[in-house]
Amino acid sequence: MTTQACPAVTGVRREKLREQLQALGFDAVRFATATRPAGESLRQWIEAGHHADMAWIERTVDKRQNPDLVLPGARSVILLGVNYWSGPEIGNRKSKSENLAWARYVLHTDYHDTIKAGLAEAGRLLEREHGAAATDYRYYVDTGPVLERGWAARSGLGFIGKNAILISRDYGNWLFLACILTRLEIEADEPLRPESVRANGHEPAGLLCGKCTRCLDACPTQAFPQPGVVDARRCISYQTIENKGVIPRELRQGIGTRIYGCDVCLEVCPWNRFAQEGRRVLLTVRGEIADLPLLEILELTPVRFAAVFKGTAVKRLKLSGLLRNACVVAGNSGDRTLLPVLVRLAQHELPLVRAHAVWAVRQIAGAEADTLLAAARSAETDATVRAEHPCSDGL
Ligand code: B12
Ligand code: SF4
Ligand code: SF4
Repeated sequence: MTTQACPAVTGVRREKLREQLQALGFDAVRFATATRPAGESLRQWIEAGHHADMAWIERTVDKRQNPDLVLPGARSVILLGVNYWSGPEIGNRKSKSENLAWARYVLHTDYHDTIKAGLAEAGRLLEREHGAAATDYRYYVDTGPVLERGWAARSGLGFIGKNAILISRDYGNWLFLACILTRLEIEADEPLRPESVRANGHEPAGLLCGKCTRCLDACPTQAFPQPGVVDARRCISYQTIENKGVIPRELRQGIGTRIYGCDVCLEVCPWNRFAQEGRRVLLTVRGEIADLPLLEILELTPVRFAAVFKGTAVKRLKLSGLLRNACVVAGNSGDRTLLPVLVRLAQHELPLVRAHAVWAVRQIAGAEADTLLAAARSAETDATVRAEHPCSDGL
């Protein structure tokens, strides 16, 4: 560990580091001391079952609560925010044939890849100019065992809203978060309300929300058991991205037009009046995805899926997951012109797709669905799909 000999990064040196990181494309740069925070909120969240099937969070609780288990000897956390606001039209714009909503964040080349390139550059900077050895830091964006929002709040990068999002006073709700754990000692920035941290161990969610409850009221599937806490089992983002199986029937109507992720609790937030168009140094916008008509998505072949979503996070969902989501959106659209393709998908090779296609046909066609689905039903052997059919035992 070469850092033993390194002086603490303070004063002018710290501000130079901040500027250098900003120049690499990170819009917000803050520093925190890597002491294990008080509180067991993550464990309580898991005990309540709010993590749904995300067993990978459960397996890494200890690490997530203690940076020293991730990087032994870690002294500081560098918090980095990347502004992904691209103006009101992206992600909100109507696709060519009907209304489809994509979470804004996914309308980019996969941010994990592009931000990681910036993090690698930041690491080289720490080595070249601040005396860190290659083993003195570890960086993550999203997928590491680090509570990124909590650390960002601790560093004063923003506050955690009642919508559980880290909200910035400069960029609103539209920041990707990344972090670097390091053995370098860097003078910490203050949280927004240091006295509140001292009193509670960490800042309570909704610190700068006042009486506002817009996000809690707007959630289409009532996914907030309390302010600042998301029950992933009810969250559209979880159901359309992380869940690899059947979407619970009682949530499907609430999904509405949202084909991938959900921005409702972010979009309604008044703090977005401070949102500003991103610099896009570490991001590449792929807004054309939002132009794909629903019919075209329902007709995607594996080859076309791979070509259209190359380099984006949608690829991880796989064609089967996207077809599942598209069937739910189609069912909610009431659009009868989609019936022929949905009836075809009711005989798709994968039960996951068949189940949601059957649901969609029933949503749109009502009593007529019985006739439209007769062939699919008589050929059906999968119990889950059978339960979706009219007159089945599962109804
Ligand atoms: C699992 C996960 C999800 C799950 C669960 C969401 C949730 N609210 O926990 C699902 C799939 C539902 C999801 C959805 C979304 N996600 Co998500 N998700 C994550 C992930 C991987 C882990 C979050 C986690 O640990 N949750 C468990 C809860 C209990 O922890 P928490 O939310 O951080 O809150 C606790 C701590 O912060 C702690 N705490 C408070 N103060 C302090 C202080 C300190 C020092 C510490 C250590 C802790 C601490 O108390 C809080 C309450 O218990 C993070 C990336 C990461 N590694 O952190 C991205 C992340 C939170 N997601 C992100 C995004 C963008 C989204 C979506 C907007 C995507 C979309 N458009 O569909 C939605 C928003 C849903 C919402 N309102 O939260 C961004 C959020 C950016 C931001 N500005 O806040 C992150 C940070 C990814 C990233 N790198 O940018 N997500
Ligand atoms: S992302 Fe959507 S479903 Fe999830 S908590 Fe926010 S508004 Fe509710
Ligand atoms: S919508 Fe209102 S309550 Fe929700 S996070 Fe924003 S300010 Fe807070």
